Amino acid sequence: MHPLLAALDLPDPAPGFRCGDAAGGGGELLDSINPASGARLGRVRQATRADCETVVARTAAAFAAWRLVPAPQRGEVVRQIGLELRRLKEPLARLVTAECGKLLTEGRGEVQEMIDIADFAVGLSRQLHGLSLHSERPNHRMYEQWHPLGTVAIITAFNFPVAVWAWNAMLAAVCGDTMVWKPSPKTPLTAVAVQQIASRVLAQHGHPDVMSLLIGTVADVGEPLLDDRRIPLVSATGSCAMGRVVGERVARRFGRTLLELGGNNAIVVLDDADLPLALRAIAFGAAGTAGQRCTTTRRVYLQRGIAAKLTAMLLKAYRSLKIGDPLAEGTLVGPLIDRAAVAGYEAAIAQAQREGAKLLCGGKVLSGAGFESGCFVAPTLMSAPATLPQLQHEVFAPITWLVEVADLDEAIRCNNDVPQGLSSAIFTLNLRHAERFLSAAGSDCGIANVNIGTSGAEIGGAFGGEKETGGGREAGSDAWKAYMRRQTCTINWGTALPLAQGVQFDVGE
Ligand code: UN1
Repeated sequence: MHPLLAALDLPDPAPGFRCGDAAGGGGELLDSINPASGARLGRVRQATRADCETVVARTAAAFAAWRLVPAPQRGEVVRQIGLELRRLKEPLARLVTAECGKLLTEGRGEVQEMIDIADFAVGLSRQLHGLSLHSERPNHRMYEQWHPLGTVAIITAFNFPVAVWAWNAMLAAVCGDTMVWKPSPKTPLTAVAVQQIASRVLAQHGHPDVMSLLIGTVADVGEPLLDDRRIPLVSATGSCAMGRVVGERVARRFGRTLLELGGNNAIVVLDDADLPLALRAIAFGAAGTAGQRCTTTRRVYLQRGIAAKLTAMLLKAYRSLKIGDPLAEGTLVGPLIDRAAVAGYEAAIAQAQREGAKLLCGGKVLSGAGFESGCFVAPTLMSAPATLPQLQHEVFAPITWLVEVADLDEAIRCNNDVPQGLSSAIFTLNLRHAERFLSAAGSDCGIANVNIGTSGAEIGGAFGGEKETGGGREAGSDAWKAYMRRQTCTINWGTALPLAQGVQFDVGE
């Protein structure tokens, strides 16, 4: 066992943890590669199509009992999972960092995000409330209640290999659903570790099959999950292209989807902004996590009066960004996930230059000592006209377009002029400007911030975006409703049977 997994001190396999994971799949071996070093961290045995069927059947069967466990008791199981995550936070954070390349502070943040959503779900387990409504008919009562939905498929991406699973899993669990998780094939060990932690707790409480893991290919695991009528909800995080396939395919069988897809997020900086604040937000939003968040700042709209000054400040800050080992103290930019991502970075810069963008800094793949994996790139700033076609695309790399605009109206138009609609932010000290950005005629995104950047949202708010971002909402607020089915109930406690809308239908007795 790899020392990073050994540090978690998990039984191998944990009780209740079977099949489709490192311990028992019948498919091909999958390597887990550390993007910072290029070294193999470990291998997992993937699930076959037959494994997928076994796991889905078992997870779907577990729903029959789990849906009847009182929600606060389900919350207690989630609370115990949260306690285990607290206990194992540090080794888990190190594994996250080793496998997906984010900084250790962000690896810790990722585990913290799981703990936070577990806490949130525990509270929610006593609040899955419906509405009481007034009936138009005498002696009638109407109300809405929320029931567990069934088995949920959770498809996650490499960049938040466990937090996004937790957003879904902790809510789905208190809502009374069972779930099958298909993680990114780029981060299988983290998924195995987290599944083992959850499985152990679930087994101790007599519900081992509430959460299952399936690591496997699109053909053996992904597509069967999309087509499976035992799965009423598919929650998927990833690219817009992936989400389009998921959305269309699940809709064909009238299944529901919860989509959290690409972002192409902008920060607007007006002439009246606090520039040092804006600088820090742009640097973290654009270069942080090596540009691999769905909330990464990709476009910056600078009002003319401050454009030259803020550009100079950004260039200076970018020179001081330490790129390197994400485990090392002081590093601010780690590697991209793999060489394919590096090729995407190079292609996007070349294409933008052909279209008329100007390289201001970065634009290089790093080589030499410490960069042998070939996955390190320099965070890049490019100046571009608002009409540059490349601005329409999300490239999962630290490339940021700086665009000059005349005023707030133009900035809002530009902010909204992309297919995606996840996150957005404005830097201004003018209340009127801020409120216009947040108004119905302002930003069209699911997230709109003032004087903070586009990334790093808290779990308490609903998270997601509009347009090609997919429209789904996860995590806080009332996102839990996606994991339940609504039932409208009307109760007649009188002796007559009045019909709604005054309709008469009298039959002889
Ligand atoms: C993602 O990149 O898929 O707001 C999620 C943020 C994080 C979540 C990002 N809390 O940046």
